[in-house]
Amino acid sequence: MNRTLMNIAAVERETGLGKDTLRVWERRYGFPRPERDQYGERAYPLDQVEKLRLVKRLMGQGLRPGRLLTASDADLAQLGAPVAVPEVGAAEGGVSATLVPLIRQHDLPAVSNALRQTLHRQGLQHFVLETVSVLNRAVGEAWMRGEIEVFEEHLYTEQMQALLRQAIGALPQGEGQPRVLLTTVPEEQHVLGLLMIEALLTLEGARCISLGTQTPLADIALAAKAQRVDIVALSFSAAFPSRQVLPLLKQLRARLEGSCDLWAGGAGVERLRAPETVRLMRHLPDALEGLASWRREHGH
Ligand code: B12
Repeated sequence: MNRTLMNIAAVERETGLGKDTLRVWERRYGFPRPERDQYGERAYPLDQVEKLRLVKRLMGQGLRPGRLLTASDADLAQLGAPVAVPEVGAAEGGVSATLVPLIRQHDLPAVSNALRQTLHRQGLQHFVLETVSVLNRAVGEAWMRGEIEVFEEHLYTEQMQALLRQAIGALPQGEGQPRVLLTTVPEEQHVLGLLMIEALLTLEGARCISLGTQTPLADIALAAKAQRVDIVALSFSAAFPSRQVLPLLKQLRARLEGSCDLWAGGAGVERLRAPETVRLMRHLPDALEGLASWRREHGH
């Protein structure tokens, strides 16, 4: 029986796993087990390609390839089974119940209108504190369930980013103290945490300077000096390798002036213990507390 086989280039395209990765796994874990075609080239049966796609998706959820590739098919199917995640906000019938379907329909004007209407109905602070987090989770879990693709996550982020930027831009510029530099370290692409913090702090009259995402440590220190900032605030998502966070913060701390505070927040700092010289903040309101204590300490 002539079985459909895929060559390694096609498998790379299909799964998003690099050729080198496929060869290393074959050697290290004994999977995949490609056959050879008449030229001696690797040829992958479709059932193995399906398994590789599943492994790739589960790696995206933070599972390690070693564990996945040595798991039995039954265990892997169990891991890959759609997670019964309750529809976030569905009970409330809130915007999140409608958002994901709109994103999947790629109805961007409707997505933008739904977000804009909710923002104006709730006001910026409430929208950021109560709604954006819920929407982020709804989009993240729809991705995890395989209901939306990575590009659709980008679509959502671009809509939310444009909306928050516009709302922040419309805010009255406050007294300008403290001056807060916002960014992420290289390899951390998630920008929404920064925008949520910028909105909250600007509403309270702080002067925020955002460098966007992925700024090398040396440049963060240079920018902090050039902009005479009082605080550097970083965001780490759950996707960022947590074992890298504290060493990076330590390096940055050493490069910053003693008078400049260093804050780090996001799900990526959740399980970390704060070194004395860095303030770790898991939740958005922590930034407002941080602001109040900074002002107390600096007589503002
Ligand atoms: C949009 C999005 C993306 C977009 C980002 C686009 C952009 N330019 O921002 C794209 C598509 C690029 C993306 C990529 C990836 N993503 Co993503 N992403 C998301 C999503 C849906 C939304 C928002 C987000 O940015 N959250 C991150 C921040 C805002 O949320 P948070 O860390 O919980 O922080 C909260 C508070 O701590 C506070 N906060 C945040 N920062 C700070 C800082 C301070 C100082 C303070 C006080 C507070 C604070 O604000 C938030 C309020 O809720 C989340 C889902 C979710 N639940 O958040 C997934 C999510 C974070 N991504 C995830 C993953 C796995 C990835 C990828 C590895 C997927 C892949 N294999 O490609 C890559 C990694 C890219 C990288 N190197 O950074 C996972 C992480 C899970 C895990 N344990 O690893 C999540 C949780 C989705 C999921 N449910 O699985 N992603």
